[in-house]
Amino acid sequence: MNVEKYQIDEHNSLNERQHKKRYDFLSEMLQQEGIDVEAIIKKLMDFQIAIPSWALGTGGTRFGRFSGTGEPRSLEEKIEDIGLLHALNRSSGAISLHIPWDIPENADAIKSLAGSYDIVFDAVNSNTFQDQKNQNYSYKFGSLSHTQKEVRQQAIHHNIEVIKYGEVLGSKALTVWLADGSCFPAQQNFRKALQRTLESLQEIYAHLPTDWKMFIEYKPYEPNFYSTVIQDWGTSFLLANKLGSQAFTLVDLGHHLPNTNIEQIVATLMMEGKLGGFHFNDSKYGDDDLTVGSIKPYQLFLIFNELVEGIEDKNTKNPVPAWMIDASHNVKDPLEDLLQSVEAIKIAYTQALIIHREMLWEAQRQNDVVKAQEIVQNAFRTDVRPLLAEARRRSGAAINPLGLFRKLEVRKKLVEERGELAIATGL
Ligand code: AFD
Ligand code: MN
Ligand code: MN
Repeated sequence: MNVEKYQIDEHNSLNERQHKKRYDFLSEMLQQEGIDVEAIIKKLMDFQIAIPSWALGTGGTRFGRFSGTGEPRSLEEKIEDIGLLHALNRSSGAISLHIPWDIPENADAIKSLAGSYDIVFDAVNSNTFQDQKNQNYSYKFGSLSHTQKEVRQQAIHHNIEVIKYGEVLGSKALTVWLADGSCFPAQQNFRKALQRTLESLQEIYAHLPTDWKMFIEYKPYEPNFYSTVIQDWGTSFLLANKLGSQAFTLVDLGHHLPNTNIEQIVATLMMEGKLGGFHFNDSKYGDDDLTVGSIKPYQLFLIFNELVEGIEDKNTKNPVPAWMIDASHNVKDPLEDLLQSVEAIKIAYTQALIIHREMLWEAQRQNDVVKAQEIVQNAFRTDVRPLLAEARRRSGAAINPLGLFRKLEVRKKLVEERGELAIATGL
């Protein structure tokens, strides 16, 4: 199904009056504080967050999967789902593919289908954390770090193949996340495993098209519980530095030990121009992959504070990072969940944009701790949602995407089309 323009127009005209009141109130207040509201609206209209192809079905615990209904059964239907999100919020104009879960059999057709929804292809993800049917060697004891050369070669070859799939679709980045590691002390020689990983990555890097980036994602534990070869940002950064200027670190919010200061990691990587991409999600304990902003919205905002600071500082050489969501779980409708995640990301971004930078720098220079905190928290406590709604209205999206999703009974229609038992490919 599609969300039609007339349905959005109808919804917007119903909500217009109330929206305008809220928007006028907020924009007047912000303008009085010297904030360029128009510039923020423009930034919001341009801001696009990639949706992972693996998040359109339910799933997310090791113990079981309670499938939703009317899930997309093919890559085509996944693109159709993202088309729905993008029509509703005009901020989800990209898809991040996981290979081999979502191999584009007919790349031209897939590309033009995505194009018809105004969707582009973001980073492609390789998968050497699971064995596939007809695979010669097992990844049970690792992939790019494996002790056996044949296994490493197979994993390297897979990554090169993923680049090829991405090239046809117009992707410009490869994300590598390795489950490689060990479950017991002495199982693995740390130094040698890291060395082998570097050498494998170098082979993949040699096949990277010149206008591509390689993102190296780190994670401290799970599925291995004693050690992970690329355990933290430092290891990822080390590898990215050794590989070269096209390699970057990817930060997944759930891939840190409890209480890690992620915003400081972001700042450090940006100082070095090595922050390549982001996987947004939220968590209470580990890699919980919950809806963005559902548990720690203040942390998300502080991260965006560093991101905006880094992007706006002309001395920082960091390219604008690739924004991607990496979340999925069992208890919500995946499309509603993604609408919530996109909204949370944009709220945090906007709150960071309304921070009075000059004033903050001045307070920091003066070591006025209280004032610095006031400035930042004042932004965090501002309800910026009318700015998001205005950006959506101007881009032809819905003032209230989730409200319209429910009113149009989108999931019910998808079930009618695809059936109750339609289950998405992926995890
Ligand atoms: C992992 C990583 C990662 C990977 C995904 C697969 O976060 O980005 O591609 O899960 O579902 O935990
Ligand atoms: Mn991730
Ligand atoms: Mn993860």
